[in-house]
Amino acid sequence: MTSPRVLLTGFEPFGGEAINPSWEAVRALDGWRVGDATVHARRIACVFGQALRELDAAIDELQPTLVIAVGQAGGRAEVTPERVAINIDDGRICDNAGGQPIDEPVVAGAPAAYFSTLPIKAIVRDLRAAGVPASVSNSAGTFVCNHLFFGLMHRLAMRGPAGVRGGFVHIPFLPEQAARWPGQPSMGLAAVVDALRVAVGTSLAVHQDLRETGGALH
Ligand code: PCA
Repeated sequence: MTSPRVLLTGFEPFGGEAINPSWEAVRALDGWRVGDATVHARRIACVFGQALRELDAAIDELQPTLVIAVGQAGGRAEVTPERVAINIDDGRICDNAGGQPIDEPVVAGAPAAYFSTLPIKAIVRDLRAAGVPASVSNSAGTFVCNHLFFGLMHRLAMRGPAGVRGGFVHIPFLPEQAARWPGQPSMGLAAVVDALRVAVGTSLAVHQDLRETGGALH
């Protein structure tokens, strides 16, 4: 039997940035063995539509048992597992191909939303215990990250295989990015890579999430 595969995706740079911390972090984990599983990293275009085709191809190729998509959330100070993907594309900026859909469904006729099937509360608990600032996020936005997250969850719900879990984690700017945006928070690459190790390990180990608040008042 071949060892189970974990797919980690990161994005190419967008919005005028020279790097995307999500790709820098996931590529550092390509080939990492955790228990009997092996991590495979793939870079995804920051382009509506194309991102989903690339994700589909990676899932077809690797047949992973766990998929964690990662993206940059400039301005956030913490590692934030996302709770919910919504079926809407609403680009505040253009994607890397100049596309800017406004109020279009990610997948026409699909449900309004999907919840992450990662143990997001347990991931936040384990990240905090490891010394990494983390919180549940209740919105992945309406740009390409939410688009990819929704497409991932729709595909897993529709085509399985049953038992494959997936979700999305947003991460802050790297310090070298934040240095161009005075006042913006950041997190060093080593901490982000450690955080993704925790996210993968906890996702593989925990199948029933904690009942612990990760809510927000607004
Ligand atoms: N962050 C963007 C898209 C790609 C990325 O890394 C987002 O949050 O939608």
